[in-house]
Amino acid sequence: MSSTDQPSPPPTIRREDYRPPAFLVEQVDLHIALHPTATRVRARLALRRNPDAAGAAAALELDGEALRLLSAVLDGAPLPEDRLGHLPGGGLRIEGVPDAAVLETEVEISPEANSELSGLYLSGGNYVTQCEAEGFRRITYFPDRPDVMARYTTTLEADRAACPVLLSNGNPDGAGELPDGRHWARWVDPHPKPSYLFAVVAGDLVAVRDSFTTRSGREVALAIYVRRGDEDACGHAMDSLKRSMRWDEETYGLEYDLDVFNIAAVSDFNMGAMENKGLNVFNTKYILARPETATDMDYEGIETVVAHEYFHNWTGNRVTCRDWFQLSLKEGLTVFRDQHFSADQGSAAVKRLADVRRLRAAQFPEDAGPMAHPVRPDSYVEINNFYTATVYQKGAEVVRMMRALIGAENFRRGMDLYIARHDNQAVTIEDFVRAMQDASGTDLSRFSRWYAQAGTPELRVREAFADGRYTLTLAQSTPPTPGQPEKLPVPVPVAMGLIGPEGAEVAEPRLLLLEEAEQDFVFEGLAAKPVPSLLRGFSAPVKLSGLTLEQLGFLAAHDTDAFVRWESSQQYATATMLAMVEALRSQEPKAERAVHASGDAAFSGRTLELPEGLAAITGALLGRALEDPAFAAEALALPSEEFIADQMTIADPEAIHAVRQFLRGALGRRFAARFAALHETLADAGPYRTDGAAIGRRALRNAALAYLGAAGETGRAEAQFAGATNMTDSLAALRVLVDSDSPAREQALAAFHARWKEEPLVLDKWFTLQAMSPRTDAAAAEALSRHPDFDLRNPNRVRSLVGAFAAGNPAAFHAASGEGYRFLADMVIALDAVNTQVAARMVSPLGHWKRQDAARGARMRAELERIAARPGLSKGTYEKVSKSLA
Ligand code: 0A1
Ligand code: ZN
Repeated sequence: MSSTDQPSPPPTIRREDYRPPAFLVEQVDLHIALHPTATRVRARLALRRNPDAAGAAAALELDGEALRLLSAVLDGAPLPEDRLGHLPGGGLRIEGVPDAAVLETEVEISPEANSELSGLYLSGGNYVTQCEAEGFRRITYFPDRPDVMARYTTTLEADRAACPVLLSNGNPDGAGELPDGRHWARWVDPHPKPSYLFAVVAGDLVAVRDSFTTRSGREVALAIYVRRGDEDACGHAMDSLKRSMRWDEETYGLEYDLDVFNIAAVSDFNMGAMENKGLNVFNTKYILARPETATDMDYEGIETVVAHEYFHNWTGNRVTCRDWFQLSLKEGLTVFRDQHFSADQGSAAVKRLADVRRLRAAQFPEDAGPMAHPVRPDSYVEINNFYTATVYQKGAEVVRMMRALIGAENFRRGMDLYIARHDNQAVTIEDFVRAMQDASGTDLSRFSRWYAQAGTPELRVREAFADGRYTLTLAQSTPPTPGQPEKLPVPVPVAMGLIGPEGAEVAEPRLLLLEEAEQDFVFEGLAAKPVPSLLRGFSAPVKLSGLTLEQLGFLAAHDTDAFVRWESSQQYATATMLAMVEALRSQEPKAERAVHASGDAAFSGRTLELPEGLAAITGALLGRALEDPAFAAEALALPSEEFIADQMTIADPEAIHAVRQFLRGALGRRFAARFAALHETLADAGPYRTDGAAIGRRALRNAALAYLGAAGETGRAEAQFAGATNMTDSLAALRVLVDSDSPAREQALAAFHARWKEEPLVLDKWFTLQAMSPRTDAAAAEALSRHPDFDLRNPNRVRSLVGAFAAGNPAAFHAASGEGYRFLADMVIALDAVNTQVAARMVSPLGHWKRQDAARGARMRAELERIAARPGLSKGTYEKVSKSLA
């Protein structure tokens, strides 16, 4: 406390302050006696002074948090209290430690009291750990930083009846009985690892088993541990795991390196999953799937996340991060790898659209908001706030661009070199770029700006055509972001082609490299002015502008590149919707506007009309829809309200909502017969399948159902809901009903709840559907937060209601009354006392107040200030709130 009695703000950690640790840990032997409220952890650390660290006499620093120290013994002698310096945050500092020493500590912790879900906690009565990023310090005293890599043995001890299963990292190394109904099991992990990859899972779980033989002949025993009764829901996850293992061998020559690979699925988890060495821990959402309970999107999510965690075994575990500023070294690269894997499993084009849609929905807004940061951040207050779309998704885009620049073969050589050089090391993003540079002979120093600069680059196109000579001028600029007012040009790979007036390619497709602020690219010998098809496959994460509506319409119909066809139809719809929003705003005096969710053409006496150009594009898409149903479903979806808002300097959530609802209804009416025909044609006759083709057919069929619903035709949805035999169709139908004023709405919601009340993952969907419905206002969302099935301690449930409402129901969240903001702030405050990581994540939507009008902006700020004023706020929530207010 300072003299004014204000608590001092939590410290900022800076990348430039990195110093190697004074001591390394060669060996860790843990003995953990599990107990719900009094778990005992004995740790024996074999320490060695780090030859690479400055200061030959520096003290040993151990992190620690929420630990009760019972004893500390150095080289056999108990350490008296006066030799233990206490660090802020709960750590210990020990002076005068010899260059080689053994430290033994014993601590007591309470898993039951751990609602933070970091460290050792209980989920459904089972013990589980989460150590990334800084959870290991909540288990024992340790230099809890990723550049300390050690070999671990773990002995677990627990009541046999309560905990028949005892799992940790590495290979099993013995088990046995103990007095009083207790038993033990020992695990040895031969690979050195950072503490964030440590894991324990113990409890009454059952294993689904399989095996995998690596290409060099190692037999790996695979197991997925789940709650009894969920054994039948692991098939897709297991299949995804085996395909991932094979793919990494075939694509990168990377084999698995232990005798066992275990996965455990738990219901209470802060994130999607965790790549602990040999013992991945998953949110059940990314393991369990049955046709009746999981949607096609869930199936796809499982495949992706299982692959992602498995791929971390090499990119993250064998080669890890020196410090947390390097997080994208493992995350960007591993997302790139899982995207590539999923693309190889089915339609690469459709997978790319989905990835780009997600990037734009989550990362572009982040890059334009108060939390904007480079892929390799320069500073943080709470590292958990930097598990972001920028570090993950934009990080993956940067790796993808690097591969495009140096070529697939050089990239593979670069990966080999990276792993050969750095196996069992904790390294930096620079080390990765250097490996790619050395393997390819390409200078990547300028390219590294992509890691250092925040903000989404904006590309502008100009054209000139005369005497068969076409000049394409590309200009780039990156807007200022917090702490980075000036930006340098970045190398932008632009995959492109030229389309002639008849719709044919009239030049060899090329990869242009825009390196300067502005460059001309000249094409000779053309018979007529072509239309440029740019950023094919979304070759760079940038915003492109400068094409006319006419050109976009042309590309949507004729481009040979599926991505650009989709993109052009989306850009066309975006431009159209923005014009309609402007028209609506200029028609009406703001104060009197009352827009209702029905999306009817008339509100406040105003009318909207369906633009014929958009109708024509939709008609053309429908005409070819059955050629590629998955693609058609993506292309038929109008850009989201959030995406439209992001294109405006000052958004108008009500007008955007009105326009989008109107268009959905108007298109639904215009093409009612074709949507109805599609819905009938695509009805699945055969057995339920989850291959890309089947998923695509259901996606298109349900897109048709949604358009019909928007047009007021809910009869089909009622019938589909009543007869659905899989969750994809059931949920699609329920969504139509929930968004409608059909009398069947309440009954359907009640029936769904009654049927699935024992299935937490399905109940999450029930909350989410309502949270995202335009018919749910803040008061209704608040009422749902008082539902007996709502639970602030379960992150999935919090995300399913609070996260879905704030991020997926813009009209209600931004209600002019400010009630949406108040609801979110209330939830953040309540959550911060339970789970600070989840609380801090929920703050983001309030940060985008600069995009809202003055009245809304003031209300958003007021809520941020209300949160900031709470005594005892966590440092994570403090960081998000204070940066959002800046
Ligand atoms: N490394 C994991 C993500 C993860 C990060 C933090 C966690 O707890 C706070 C949990 C998981 C991944 O990329 O999958
Ligand atoms: Zn990851």
